[in-house]
Amino acid sequence: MVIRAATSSKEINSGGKIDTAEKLTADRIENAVRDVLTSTQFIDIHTHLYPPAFGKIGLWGIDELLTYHYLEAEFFRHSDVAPERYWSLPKRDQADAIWRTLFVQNTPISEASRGIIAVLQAFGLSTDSTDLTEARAFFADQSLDTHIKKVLQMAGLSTVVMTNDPLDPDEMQVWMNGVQNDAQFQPVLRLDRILCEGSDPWPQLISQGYNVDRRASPVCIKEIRRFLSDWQRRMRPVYMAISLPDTFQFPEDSAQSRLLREAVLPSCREFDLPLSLMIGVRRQVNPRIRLAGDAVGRADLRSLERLCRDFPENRFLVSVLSRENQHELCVYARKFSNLMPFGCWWFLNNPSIVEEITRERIEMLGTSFIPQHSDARVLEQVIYKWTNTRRTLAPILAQSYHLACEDGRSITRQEIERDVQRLFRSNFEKWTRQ
Ligand code: RAT
Ligand code: ZN
Repeated sequence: MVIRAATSSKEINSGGKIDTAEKLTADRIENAVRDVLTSTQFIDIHTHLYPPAFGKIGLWGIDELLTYHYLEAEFFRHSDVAPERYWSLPKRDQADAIWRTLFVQNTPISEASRGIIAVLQAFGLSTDSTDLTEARAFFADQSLDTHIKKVLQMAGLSTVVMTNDPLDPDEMQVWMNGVQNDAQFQPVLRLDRILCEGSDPWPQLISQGYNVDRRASPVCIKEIRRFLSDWQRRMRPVYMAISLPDTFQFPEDSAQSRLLREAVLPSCREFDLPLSLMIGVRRQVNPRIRLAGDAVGRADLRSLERLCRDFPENRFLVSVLSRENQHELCVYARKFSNLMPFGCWWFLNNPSIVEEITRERIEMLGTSFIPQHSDARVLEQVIYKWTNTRRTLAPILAQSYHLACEDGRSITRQEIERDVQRLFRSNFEKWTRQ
């Protein structure tokens, strides 16, 4: 559970209210930052979470938490069980194997394994049990609607942004059946299947009634725009999104590149939506371990430079996976005001790396970026991921204010509140025109 930092009694005026306009002395800055971070409701701008109406697509509970692909990768390092054998087991047995290996036979000190401990602790469950009986009984007892509300409240989130794939047969059905809008979950139109080389979206598109072909002919481009328009109307997404490999080049002589330039970018302009690019994943470096088998590569960000420069009417939300690309991303954000860096995802979401990237971003961009998203795939992960973000960010933000103070500019709680609002809410709201 998010722990509220105690507000210093000095900040409380005679009327019992916090004096937010008072200049803070150096010794009170860090407490004030912690307090503001804790009491501000964040928007989680990229997750793989869904409301109950999406059925089995939305993952939650202890077995899903333990079979998160970040933990599966660690399991295969510590266990002799061959991947093929592991995949043949029912989910419950997989979760048992991971619990035994990573939590009983080993000490959970990696970021992902500490996350499980933090979730168990947040629900008052035992963190050193030899089996999962108690945890399973607890989750089996929850009713999903109430549980979701409670989890988001524990994570200090007002809203989470989903990842919605219109070409996923199960998810498509949910939308076609006219799913009710849930204010806590904002949709995103994810386009990987259309824009990633090697994927074969064509039969799916044809079955949905679009006259497309593999060459991205002029007719096909028109049809993809019609597809995007139909799905924009159906989903009302807050942005469109693609994850891209480290080898991503733009422009390029390929059907995907033409579709990006002639269909996706114009549709984003037409609907006034940003395009999110998550760049740098090397898919299936080790296919034996499935989702855990993706890796990272340094990307050529000149392609991003061309996109930002040649399409000034488009807004780009960008996250890069390679640590080596982070500084360049900040430099490009200083050149192009249609570029909004966001998040420290996947292999970057470790305190040491988040700290380094966030310092760099504050030093180069002030508050004009979005520090983090959770990328949660299983509901309860938002509890530990956002606790960790607040914990890592508090000293970094406080240090920035200390430096400003040393340079001669005092700071008030009001200003800290304004900055935290920008970083974790309004930069995103502004970018998505909310
Ligand atoms: O962080 C992850 O879980 C990755 O597998 C991906 O989901 C990545 O975040 C993506 O959205 O492609
Ligand atoms: Zn993701």
